[in-house]
Order: sequence, then C-alpha cells, then structure tokens
Amino acid sequence: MTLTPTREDKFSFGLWTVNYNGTDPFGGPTRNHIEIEHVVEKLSELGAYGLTFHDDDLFPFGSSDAERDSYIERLKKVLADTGLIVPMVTTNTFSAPVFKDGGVTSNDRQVRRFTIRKILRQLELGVELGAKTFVMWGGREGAEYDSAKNIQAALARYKEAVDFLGDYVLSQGWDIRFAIEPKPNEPRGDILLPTLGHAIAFIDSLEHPELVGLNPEVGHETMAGLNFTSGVAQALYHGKLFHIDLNGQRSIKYDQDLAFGHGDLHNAFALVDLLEHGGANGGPAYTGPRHFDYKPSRTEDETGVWDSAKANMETYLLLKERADAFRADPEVQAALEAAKVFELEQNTLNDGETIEALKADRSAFEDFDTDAYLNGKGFGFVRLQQLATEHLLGARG
Ligand code: ASC
Ligand code: MN
Ligand code: MN
Ligand code: MN
Repeated sequence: MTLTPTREDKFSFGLWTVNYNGTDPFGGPTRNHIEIEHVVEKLSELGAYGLTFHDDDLFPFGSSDAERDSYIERLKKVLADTGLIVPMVTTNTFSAPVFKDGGVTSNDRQVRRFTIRKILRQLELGVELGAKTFVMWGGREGAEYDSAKNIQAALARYKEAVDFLGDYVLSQGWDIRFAIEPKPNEPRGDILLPTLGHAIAFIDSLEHPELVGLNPEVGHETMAGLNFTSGVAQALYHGKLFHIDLNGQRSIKYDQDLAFGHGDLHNAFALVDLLEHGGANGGPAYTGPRHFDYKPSRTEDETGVWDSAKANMETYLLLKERADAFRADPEVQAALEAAKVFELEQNTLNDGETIEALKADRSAFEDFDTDAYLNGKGFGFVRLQQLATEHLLGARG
C-alpha cells in the first residue's frame, strides 16, 4: 500500500524534532545541526504542510536583534519558496539556566518578568507569521521539593501571565489562541498542570477561558498512566482540543517521544479513529494540524531523521485507512449496535420527565430484572475489540 502524505493531511513538525541532535542526560550530540532551509525543504518534499518552532530553535538564546532578524528572514524566504506555513509557535522557557526554577512561576520575580517578555516576543512573531495557536508547555514550572514551591501562589502567577497575554491578544484583535500542554514530570519532579484534567480546571479559572485550550501530547498523558485517547475525547467534549502533539510512548517512564504509533498501537488506532470520525456527536471531531512532537532516536544519522519523519505521517495515514475500514465494516456496525455503543447517545431521562414520573415508572425499578444481568446480557465488548484488532492488523479489508 502506498500512502503519500499531502498538504491536505495537515501534517506539521516541530523544528526541534527533526533537529534533535541526540543529546540526553547521559551523553552528548550524535548528529549535526540541520540548517533551517534544508529542514523546511525536506519537510515540504515529504508532504508536510507546516513547521512549528520555539524561539530558541530558530535563533539561539541570547541572539542579538540583528542575528534574530536574519534567521527570521531566512525562515520567511524558505517558507515562501516552499509554501509551508507556520500553524503554531511556542516559547522555550526551559533550556537556559535562568529558567532553572521555571518561567512564569519561578520564585524569582525578575525571572517571571523576563519570561513574559520572552513569550511576548515570540507571540508577536507568531502572529506575524500567521500562526493560529500559541502553545505553552511549562516544562520547568513545578518543583522537586514540596517545601520549595507555594503551589497556590504559583498557580496564581500562572494565571496572571496567561490573563495578561490574553488581554494583549484581545486588545490587538489577533486571531490566535493559547494551548496549554500538560506533562506530569520531567524535567521537574512534579510539573504544574500535570494532566489534561488539571489544565481544564485551571483554564476555567482564567479571565478569558475561551482563548485558552489544550495541546495534549500522547507521551505526556501516558507517563501519568492515563489513556490518551480518552483524555483527548474529554478535551473535545469541552471544546478545548486546540492542537495536538502526536508521538509514541510505551508505558509509565521517562518521556520517550517515539515516532507516532511506535508506542501503544491500539490506543493510536483509537486516537486516529476519534480524530477522523468524531465522537458520539458525529462530524469531523478535529480539523487542526496533525502535529508531530517526537525525537528521532539518537542512534540515527540524517537519513534516519527523514525516515522517522516519514514514519510518523505514514503510520497516521495507515491508521486512518484502517479506521475507515473498521467504521465501514457491516460486522463492526452490528457489533457496535449489539454492544449498545449507540444507545449511550440517548438521553437517560425522557423529554421533560419529572422526578415524580421517574418514580412512577415501575419498569425503571420495581419491575426491572436486575437478575437478568447475572450470566446474561453480555455486552460483547471483547468481540468488538477483536474486530478492531483484526482491522488494525490488516486481517480484514
Ligand atoms: C514543547 C513541547 C514539548 C517540549 C519538548 C521540548 O514545546 O510540546 O513536549 O517542548 O518537545 O523538547
Ligand atoms: Mn481582560
Ligand atoms: Mn514529550
Ligand atoms: Mn509536546
């Protein structure tokens, strides 16, 4: 089967992904830096439509204004030459020593003010480049020691920063929204807003909650032992799936950032099915970029980098083809029906039903045969999941 990505597929890559040089806590780089022109040309040739970046991915931290401008000009030129777009930008508020206790929640007020300035610069650049989403990954927001961080004050400072940035976007009339990316730990022992649920509750506390959504990452929810697809479904339910970071992760451990599908493949299948086919309400569930935030393994040379970029897109398209076949299979439809999957879309109560009416309905309680559920009325979920597995493995058309 040939699966060739096209721009309509909306695949995008972080500049930091293909340019990850292999550094880890135990060893230095295993690959050379790839120049921006080559990255954009290569991604374009492979079928991607977008490039995303942290400020420091493009121009090194501490660059002079002239150096920064020259990198931005180089980027603009190669974007114009290839037609690639920048759907999202984000700020590096974690690499430089100044961020060792975090950015917007550092105990050091001077650092917090510097962080907001750095974010503002990248926000303005993002708007200039036409980005529609501004991701905030607070990787260093958090602590190793409970005594070292007043969590409630830190959340208040987080809110202060996001509210301030939101006010600025509204006052300028910009068409850009913020997406918070949760992660439970690493590099901090414990990161603030560790899961999608924590972030949703935080967003509710903001001055402009409509401006702020989520950028869930496969690996990050998995690190917390959570079901990624289920979390994404809840993000969609709340209208908060503004962006997504696709990659692979095998179980609870350090952030692996494997290529998409190279972790929990069953869950990746369910995810693509959800993104492409929508949830219970039908319709396209997610129309934004399919953004890959992965790290090409440190064992690879540049050929392996481009192979891995391709692998992300091809696996997504393969899973999409498999999910289409799964949905189109009459046996699957019958199994979904038998499993009462569609019945969950029906309201539990009748239209306008009162407490009195429910109490008067003997079939709901007095005459309801609960005994029938012992050794009867199986849902057939295992058969359904086996059908999904057979489609996933290509055993069914
Ligand atoms: C991000 C993001 C991450 C981190 C990580 C940096 O912006 O989405 O998960 O930074 O990729 O290495
Ligand atoms: Mn306001
Ligand atoms: Mn990650
Ligand atoms: Mn990410």
